Amino acid sequence: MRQIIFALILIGTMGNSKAHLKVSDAKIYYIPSSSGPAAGYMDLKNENSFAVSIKNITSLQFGKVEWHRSEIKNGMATMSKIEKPKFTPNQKIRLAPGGNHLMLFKPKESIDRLSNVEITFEYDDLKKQTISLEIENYTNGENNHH
Ligand SMILES: [Cu+2]
Repeated sequence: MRQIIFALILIGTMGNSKAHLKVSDAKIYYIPSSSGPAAGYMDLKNENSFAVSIKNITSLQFGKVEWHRSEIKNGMATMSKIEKPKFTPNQKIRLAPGGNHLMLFKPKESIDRLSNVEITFEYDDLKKQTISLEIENYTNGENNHH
């Protein structure tokens, strides 16, 4: 039985290494001791030969996570929620201030003492991928233009 469980864990891990999206430079900006939203940034690449779309994003540390896109429309900065971000084969999307970003609402506890936050992407085919974001706090508001 133990071997079977071990084998299942191995398969699970292998499944993970063939994760749908390749992630790099994942980080979160937040204001210490704030209960306001934090912003998440990263580079994502779909290295598959098939399209991938994210159905749902969750985090154990936040009540709600959304994918947003900031744009300037008629001279006004606007932000809209993207319901199902989609990646065509080999497409790269960079989440960075001023463009696509994740918005993490309602921190469930103070994240001041943590060094990482984990979020989980759930894809259209129900596969999941957990991503660790390194926490970078900002106090001067310099990076506030997500
Ligand atoms: Cu936003």
